[in-house]
Amino acid sequence: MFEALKPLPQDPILQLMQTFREDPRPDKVDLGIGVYKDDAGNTPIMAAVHEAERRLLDGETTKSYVGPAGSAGFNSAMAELILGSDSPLIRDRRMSVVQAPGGCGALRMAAEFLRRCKPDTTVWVSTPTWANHLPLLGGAGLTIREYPYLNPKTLQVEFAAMLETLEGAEAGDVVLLHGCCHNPSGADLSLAQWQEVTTLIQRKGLLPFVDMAYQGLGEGLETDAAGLRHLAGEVPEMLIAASCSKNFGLYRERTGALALVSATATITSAANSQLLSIIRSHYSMPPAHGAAIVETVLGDDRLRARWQGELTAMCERILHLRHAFAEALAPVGDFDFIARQRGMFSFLRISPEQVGRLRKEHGIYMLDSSRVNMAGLNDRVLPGVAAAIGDVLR
Ligand code: PLP
Ligand code: TYF
Repeated sequence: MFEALKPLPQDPILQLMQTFREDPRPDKVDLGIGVYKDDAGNTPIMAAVHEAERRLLDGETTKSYVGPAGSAGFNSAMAELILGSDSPLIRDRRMSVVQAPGGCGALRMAAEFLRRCKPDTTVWVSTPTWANHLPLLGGAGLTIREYPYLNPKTLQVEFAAMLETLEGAEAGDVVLLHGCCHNPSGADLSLAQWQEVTTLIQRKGLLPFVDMAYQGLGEGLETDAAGLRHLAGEVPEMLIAASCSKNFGLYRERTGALALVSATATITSAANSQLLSIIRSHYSMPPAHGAAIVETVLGDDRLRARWQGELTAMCERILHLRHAFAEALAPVGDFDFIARQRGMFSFLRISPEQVGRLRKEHGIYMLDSSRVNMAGLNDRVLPGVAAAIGDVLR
């Protein structure tokens, strides 16, 4: 039966990570896959995470099953992280949270849930969006349609076009929004624009679905969630897929959460029971370790403060690199947008051929789309990277 199967190409982002690892040049620069890197180019374990792991190792008494929802302590800590601890949605039990195997697991379980609600659900995604949104949501059988988001010339959000297209969506359609740090563009909605989208979503009876994979890495934990929180305060129903991969540096531990908001505690409880049955039919229960770390960090004042300090330093480092990179590229062209955008990613607006030359001639790796991971830069390599971009642009 298997002999008829054709080999498929890898995920291009993971493929690029592999190619980079195999490149023997000592001065190579990885601006490809979206993992945070420190000044030395490493992706270290955060100190607060390390300490939480040490405590878990000493204090853990069992590895027995937890259940499809994962840890209740993790789930309530995540609810507060996303919505703020004073959220009426939490108080009124209109929001439920389940632990998920990474943001990807949350996205997929949300898609399966949407299909259970309505088998012919349409999800509107931004052009462009994270490439994995297509298999994660489309693979569950949802119809994917696109709304204009990034103007490819100005690299700014084409907000009027976005609204105009969403005017054409039908009641019950789902709108996927990036909570902050839009991947791949770095172009986020302003709070005023979140408010306008919220109004449209309410008026048309659309269902908002927010992918929150970078909370704390744009401008800060609270600011990054401001748009999402406004939306959550206005609409009757909503889904949120959150990832702890970046802001806790837990990538391979596969730690995330799926939050569900409905109009009443009774509806939320019934909807959550459906979600749990979907989880049971996919992987039964999520992995425990990453969530136990997050629960430990967020549940201890001292560890939490330490984690927040580390996260702030990561966020500030990215902001610094954005400004330094835009400045270094100023003689080469108009790259001001890099300083205005947020999160790890921006496009350089150069051709795939120029991207190929950077890789081949200069050992500088970025996605073919010219998406760069800012965190892969540092003050030592930055002038050389800017010069190489100048070289391929000449
Ligand atoms: N959503 C976006 C936009 C992402 O960039 C990522 C990536 O890392 C995720 C979701 C999910 O990540 P993970 O499954 O590693 O938590
Ligand atoms: O966009 C990125 O680079 C990150 C990391 O299959 C990532 O979101 C990339 C590919 C993938 C999973 C995570």
